[in-house]
Amino acid sequence: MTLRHDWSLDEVRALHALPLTDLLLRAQTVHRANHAPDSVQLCTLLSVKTGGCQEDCAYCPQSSHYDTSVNAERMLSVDEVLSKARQARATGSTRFCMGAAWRDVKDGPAFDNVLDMVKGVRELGLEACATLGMLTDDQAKRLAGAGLTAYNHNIDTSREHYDQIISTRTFDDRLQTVARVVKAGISVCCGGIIGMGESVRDRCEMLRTLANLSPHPGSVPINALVPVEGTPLEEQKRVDPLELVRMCAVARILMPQSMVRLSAGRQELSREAQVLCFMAGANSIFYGEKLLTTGNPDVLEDQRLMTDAGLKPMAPYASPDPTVQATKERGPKPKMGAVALAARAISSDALMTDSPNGDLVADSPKGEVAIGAPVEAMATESAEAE
Ligand code: SAM
Ligand code: DTB
Ligand code: SF4
Repeated sequence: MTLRHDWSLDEVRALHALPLTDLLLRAQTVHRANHAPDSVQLCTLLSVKTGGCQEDCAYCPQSSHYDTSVNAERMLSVDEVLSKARQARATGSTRFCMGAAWRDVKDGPAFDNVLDMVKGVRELGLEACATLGMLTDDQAKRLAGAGLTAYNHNIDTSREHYDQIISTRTFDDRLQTVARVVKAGISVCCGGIIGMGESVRDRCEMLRTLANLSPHPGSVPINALVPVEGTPLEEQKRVDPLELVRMCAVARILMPQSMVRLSAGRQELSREAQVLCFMAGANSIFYGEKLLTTGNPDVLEDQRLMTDAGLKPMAPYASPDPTVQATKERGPKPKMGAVALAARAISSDALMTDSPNGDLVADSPKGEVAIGAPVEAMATESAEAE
């Protein structure tokens, strides 16, 4: 299949305007030609440096420009982060994404710590992702050297709507960091948010910008605004779930091989709406009770959804993005035992059943441990020289 990077706005708008059933059929057809239709990548987020950010992104509870319940906190230690990464792996997550509320990265001890976090996450056999704000070429190179799989840097909305949402940086600043990430050989994770007062034209224009990047971003997060008290967007109405379904479908058609990530806003979505998003081509979610500062469905709820919908957690490095594949080959190798632990945690033919104490347990023909196994059961880490 040829990947296109020359979509016009009219073409994107025409797709977006299709009757939903037609749009879903087209998106499913593209999805099945490029991905295992029953696999979903599970990614866990952790805010390693929360709050106090200099930027004024109107949606963000971590901006120091707004009075929200999120306060500036100290940076987490490498050990604290790796302990969370181990827990994420034990519940079946295969990508661990570390976020910092920074405008841009400053060289020094905090960045050095992030590099150690990235190395440690890779040594656990997980894909490592970071989102730290704007980067220089040298910082992107150092992150690649530490083994970073992907870097998240969203364009958030259309170029035209951008200055209504953020005044402290430009749309082109954002694209420049994305280009630096590509140059460093790190997979790009780039998407946006709907529900910020933008028009359908803005949404289509945002998707057009993403689809005309070359290469396409390896992953495309589609967020629904979580309106947070104290931010300028606190009064925004929640988006209609079907609008999210449309966004996932159009993203899937425009960027056939990218992972489309159903991101913020999932807590407000019914199971049925989420399944429609998966039918539309979304094949990745954030997994774990918290996004960065706001809530996300709890793990048991997500495990039930996956089981009831017959969906399987995806193995690490299963994405068709060649850059993701390449990062498997470079950077720190998983410590002994780490890959086996990750593989056991995502054992795909394991069935989840309710145990008498309410925990989900594995009932697997191969006797493997499945997602949802208690952390303790997974923690046979003696093989790992950690
Ligand atoms: N400071 C870095 C940056 O801006 O790239 C990293 C963290 S930032 C919180 C990552 C992304 O989270 C933003 O680009 C935005 O798309 C998303 N986000 C933040 N607050 C959100 C909210 N209230 N609702 C939905 N998405 C949000
Ligand atoms: C993305 O596009 N969404 C995630 C991740 N990339 C970093 C973040 C969502 C944050 C939602 C608001 C919060 O929890 O603070
Ligand atoms: Fe800062 Fe990122 Fe939040 Fe913007 S989205 S205020 S850059 S943490």
